[in-house]
Amino acid sequence: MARAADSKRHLLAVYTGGTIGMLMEGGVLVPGKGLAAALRMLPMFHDKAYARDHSLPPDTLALPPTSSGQRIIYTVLECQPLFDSSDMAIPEWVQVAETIQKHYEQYHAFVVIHGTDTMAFAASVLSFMLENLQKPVILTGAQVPIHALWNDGRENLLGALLMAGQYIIPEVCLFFQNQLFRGNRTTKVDARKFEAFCSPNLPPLAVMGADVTLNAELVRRAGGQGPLRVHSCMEQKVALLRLYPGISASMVRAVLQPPLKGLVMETFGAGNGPTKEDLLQELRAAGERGLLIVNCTQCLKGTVTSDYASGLDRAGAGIVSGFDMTAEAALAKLSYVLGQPGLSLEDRKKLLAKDLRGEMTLPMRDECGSPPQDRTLACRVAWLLGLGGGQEADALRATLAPSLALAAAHAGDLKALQDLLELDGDLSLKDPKGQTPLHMAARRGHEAVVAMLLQRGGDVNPLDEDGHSPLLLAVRGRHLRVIRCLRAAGAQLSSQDLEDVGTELCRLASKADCTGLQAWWQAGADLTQPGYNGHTALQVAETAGKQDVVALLQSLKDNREVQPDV
Ligand code: ASN
Repeated sequence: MARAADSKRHLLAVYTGGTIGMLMEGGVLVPGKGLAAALRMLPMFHDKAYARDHSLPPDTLALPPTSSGQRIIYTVLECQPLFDSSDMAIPEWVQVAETIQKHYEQYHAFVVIHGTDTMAFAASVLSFMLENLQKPVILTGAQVPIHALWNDGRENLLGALLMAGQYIIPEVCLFFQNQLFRGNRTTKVDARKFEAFCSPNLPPLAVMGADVTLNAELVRRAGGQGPLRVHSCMEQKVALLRLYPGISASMVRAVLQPPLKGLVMETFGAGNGPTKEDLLQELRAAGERGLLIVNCTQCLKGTVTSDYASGLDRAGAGIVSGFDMTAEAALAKLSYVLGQPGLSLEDRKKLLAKDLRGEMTLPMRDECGSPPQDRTLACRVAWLLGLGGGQEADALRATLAPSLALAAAHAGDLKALQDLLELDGDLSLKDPKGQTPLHMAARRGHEAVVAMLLQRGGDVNPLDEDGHSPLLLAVRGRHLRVIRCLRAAGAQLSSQDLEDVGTELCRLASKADCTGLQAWWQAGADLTQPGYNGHTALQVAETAGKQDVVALLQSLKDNREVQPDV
């Protein structure tokens, strides 16, 4: 994120309505005209002498000079009609986007003054509509009208104007209570407090206090080189469905009916839902009809994973994971993807699965398959880091070597890791979650890397921030050979690792997961530990008639190792 160098910055403030300019009529708040006239009376929003000396037109205001002497001049464009944002939807946001496009060359940046109720939806939709955005577009509003003695509107609007005026942030953002968020990461979380918005899965791009703290590394770089493109063909036949315990198949069927084209399902926890066959059948039928379904979690924070059997991505209905997207962003993305002409269903799913506007955090790359050139790249970087001398080269090496070594361990790139460890032989290096190269390699089942790391010495049982050891990660990944290596080097499961092992063993037995059971056994777990209801894995397997599991458990009980087949 760069600071704008120009001494004068021209902004367009598109006033769409919202509480910020509302007036009391008959005891209720209604959208109010004449926001520019009200701002003109407030010295913090308008430098009358400057406007007079420079003959600014009546709809154009000038902020007093900023601390760096910059002058922010802004024109207020009042929409007709003005809206309570509860009445706004895609057609109104298309108009906002087209207004920005119409005036794009004339202004350095844009502020959209909007009601708060649907502001997170608006910011999400605008982020997808505006492609190749090179200039800031910042939405703001208020919980209390600017006309009230005690209000948040003045601070919010001034902050938005200052951020849009002083910085080059080529994104659709939302500014509220001193925080600048990526718009499509926000959600409204409070109906009354001034801190009405949060960005649960992405820190703010900037925070305004006595100084402005920028998270510059989070700001997206300006989109493609082409001119601004407005995607006004947004599909409106999309819906949101929040699952709740006991939701019936008929209820789901009612929602999935044509003409619906896309659905955001707000699921439980990490993307889970009921596994009732009749309900899943409805989802599958809708998927076969070509309905696009995105899976988002109801939880404010965190992401959809494929950890659970109840994960809806496993329903066989072609449901696409929304990872950590807000429901607002997912709905907007669906509208955008469905609005693109000439794409097949598969193309649309691929587009949905991509991070298009910084709206979601994709899982680490290796889970989607490592690109083959990775190996040479890591080796080359290791070689480059080894070149040259001097303080700068040392500093660069110290900064980059640990992260690259962790990445190489994760990717199973033995050669690159060896080269990197030559440069910086520190085996205790950790990532922000406390994971060492041994964790990385054990989790991914890279036996050769694990063996090399163990040979070099160092802690065989390091714990990451969640208290997980490499051995536990290898067990979870069912990497039998890695487990054997770690055990031979003295690694042990901790009492915390073994806390619920009985229940986990029963679960594996019920699923006939022989490798999983063997992994625990090889790691030293007692396979006779009962689960939460007092049953052992053997009893579970016998009751379920899983003969192969019974045979395995009996042979392991007799301490006969079964040769790993992985
Ligand atoms: N109902 C208002 C709106 O969204 C709420 C607000 O702006 N605080 O327009």
